[in-house]
Amino acid sequence: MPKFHSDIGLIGLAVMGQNLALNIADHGFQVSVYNRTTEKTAKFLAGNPATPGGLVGATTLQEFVRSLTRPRRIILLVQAGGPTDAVIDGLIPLLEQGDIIIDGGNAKWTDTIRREKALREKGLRFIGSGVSGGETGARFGPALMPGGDPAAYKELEPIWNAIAAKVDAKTGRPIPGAAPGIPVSGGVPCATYIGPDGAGHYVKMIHNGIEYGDMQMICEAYYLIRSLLGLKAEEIGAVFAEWNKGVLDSYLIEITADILQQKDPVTKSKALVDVILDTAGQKGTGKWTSVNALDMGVPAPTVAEAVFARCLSALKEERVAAAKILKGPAKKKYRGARTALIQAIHDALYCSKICSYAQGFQLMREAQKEYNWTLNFGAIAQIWRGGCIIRAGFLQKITEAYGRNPRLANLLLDPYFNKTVKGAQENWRKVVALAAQHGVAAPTFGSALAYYDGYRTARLPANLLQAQRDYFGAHTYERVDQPRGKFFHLDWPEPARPQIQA
Ligand code: NBP
Repeated sequence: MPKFHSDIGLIGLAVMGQNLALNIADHGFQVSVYNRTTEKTAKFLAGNPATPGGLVGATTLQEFVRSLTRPRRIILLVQAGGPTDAVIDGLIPLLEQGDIIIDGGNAKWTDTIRREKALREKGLRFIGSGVSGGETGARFGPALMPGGDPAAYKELEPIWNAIAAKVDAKTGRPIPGAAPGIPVSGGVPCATYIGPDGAGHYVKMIHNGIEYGDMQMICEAYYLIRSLLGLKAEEIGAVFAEWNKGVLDSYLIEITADILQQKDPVTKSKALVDVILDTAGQKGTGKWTSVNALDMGVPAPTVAEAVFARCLSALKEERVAAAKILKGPAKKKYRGARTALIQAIHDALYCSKICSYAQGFQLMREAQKEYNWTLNFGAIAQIWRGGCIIRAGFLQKITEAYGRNPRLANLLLDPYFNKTVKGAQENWRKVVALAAQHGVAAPTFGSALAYYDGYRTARLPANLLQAQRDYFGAHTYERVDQPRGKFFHLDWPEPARPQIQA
C-alpha cells in the first residue's frame, strides 16, 4: 500500500534518474517520479512494479509536487544548463517556503552559486550535489558531493547516506555486494557535506578533471608499452591486471585490464581496442577544470594536457595527413629488459598520478579562498574511495596525508608522497626521456614531471622573464636583495642607461 505522500521526488528519468530512483527505493524510501516525456515515466513504472520503498508516477508537475511530504525534497537529474533552469522555473510557483531542490546533474559550480542565491531569496533551499559513478554508481552506490544550505542537507542526509557507496571504516576499502533490492549494509557512506552554495559541484568538477588526467595517463602507459615493447593488447591487459594488485589498484586500471582483453565481436580475432577509432570525445568538465585553473592562476597542467590530448586526437584526418609529412626519430626497437621497462612505466604512471592529484587538490585549496568555503580534503579523498570513477586505494594515502597535516600546501610535500616520488623518479625520468627519443607522445607524463621539477625549484628562469617584461612593457621587477613588494624599473630604451656589463 503506497504512502499518501512520498519521502522524496525525482525529476528526469534518463539513465541517471532511473537508476538513482531505484537505488533510493531499494533503501525503503517511497519516490515520486516525473519526466517531461510522460511515456518514459509509464515505461519506467511498468518495468519496476515492486521495489522495497515504492515508486509513484506523476504526469504533471502539479501532481508530482502534491505527492510529496513537506518540506518537499526534489532531486533533479536532467540535462545540465538551460534544461535545469527550465525545470527549476517550472517548480518555483508550485513550491512552498523551506522546500528543497537538489540538483544531482553535472552543473557548473557557478550556476549552482547563482541558483542557490536566487532560490534562497524566494525562501526555497537548494543543494547542488555531485553524483559520481555513472549508471552503475547511481544504481548501487554513487559517491555523493552535496553542497548548499547545511540545514537543508541535514534533511537530505539520511537518504544520501543510505544510497551512497560504502567503504570500510578502518581500511577505506569499498564494500562490494549491492544487488537490486539488496542494499549494502554497514560501512562509511561515500557522501559528506562539502560546503555552501557551489562547493559540491566544484568538487565534482575537480573529480572529473582528475578523471580526465587518470584516463590519459593510463592511455600513455598502454601506448608506451605497445610502442616500445610491441606487446599485444591482451598482453598489456595482463600487465594492467597485475598493476591492479599494487599501489595502482583502482577502478580505471581494473576496467582497462578488462577492456584490453576483450575480443572484437565483429572480426572475432582482433582485440576490440584495436578496431576502435582513436578520436576521443568530451563533455566539458575537464575543460571547466582547466579554464578555472587558468582563471585562478593555479598550475594544473596535467589535467589541461589530458584535455588537449583529447582535442589532438579529434584531429584525425589532419593527423593522418601529417603522419605522411612530419618525420620523427627512425623506428628503433627498445633493446633493454622488458620487465624493467614495464616497472619503469608503472612508476612513471604512479608519479604522474600523484602530481595530477596534487594539482587537483591545489585547485580546491585556492577555490576555497576564492569562494569562502572550508573544504575538508581528507574527507573528500575518503568519499572518492567508493562508487566513483576515480576510486582507488591510493586515495587512502591522500586521506592519511591530510590527517597528518590538514593545512598541507601540496600533496608532494607529505612524507609518503615525497618518499614515493623520490624512490620512483629515476624510472619516471627514464620513461619520459625514452618517449621523447622514440617519438611517442606522452603529454601527461611529461607535463607532470615538468610540474614536479618546477615545483621543487627554488629559483626558476622567471627572473629573465620579468626583465623581458620590464624591457618592452615597463612592467617592473622585484630584486632578490630587496624586500618583496618593492618594485624596480630600468629605463631600457634610454641610451644613457647604466651600461654595467654582467
Ligand atoms: P541527460 O543529461 O541525457 O538528460 C536527459 C533528461 O533531461 C531527460 O529526463 C529529459 O527529459 C530531461 N530534459 C531535457 Br534534455 N530538457 C528538459 C527540459 N527542458 N525540461 C525537463 N526535462 C528536460 O540524462 P543523464 O545522462 O541521465 O544525466 C542526468 C544528469 O546527470 C546530467 O546533468 C548529467 O550531466 C549528470 N550525470 C550523468 C552521468 C552519466 O554517466 N550519464 C554521470 C554523472 C552525472 P525527456 O525524457 O523529456 O527528454
